[in-house]
Amino acid sequence: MRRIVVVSALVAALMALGAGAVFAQDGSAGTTKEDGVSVIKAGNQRIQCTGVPCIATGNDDLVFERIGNGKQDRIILRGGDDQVRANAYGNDRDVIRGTSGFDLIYVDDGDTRDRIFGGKGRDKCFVDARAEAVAGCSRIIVQ
Ligand SMILES: [Ca+2]
Ligand SMILES: [Ca+2]
Ligand SMILES: [Ca+2]
Repeated sequence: MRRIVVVSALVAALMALGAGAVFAQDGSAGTTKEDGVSVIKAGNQRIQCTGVPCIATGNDDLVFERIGNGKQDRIILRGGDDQVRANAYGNDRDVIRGTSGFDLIYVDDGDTRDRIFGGKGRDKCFVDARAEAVAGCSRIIVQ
């Protein structure tokens, strides 16, 4: 009789663990679903870069360079009208590659080491020096 009680307690514990696992799965599935929704949602998808390269989506992205000074970012755009903010942190060499679309690219972070390759499309580039706008900028604004 006592053994049965122990076994049922074990079963209850296992079920509790199982329920926890299911709950965790639900959590990750929810995240994926949210991601799917935000990918479908057009316009102003916010991307905080955490790695190199940092690749945007084909939507209208708002892309931020990695957090911290001295981090060389490589940001690759994939179409859409994007905005790249690589001007929050300096002492770095951020390389931005655009494609089609009307992009706003900011590398006016106080250093003159960044490089913009705007690609096709009409890009507006905010730089510390004209040398930072290597190609593809239809308008260059030296800050
Ligand atoms: Ca950077
Ligand atoms: Ca920067
Ligand atoms: Ca710069």
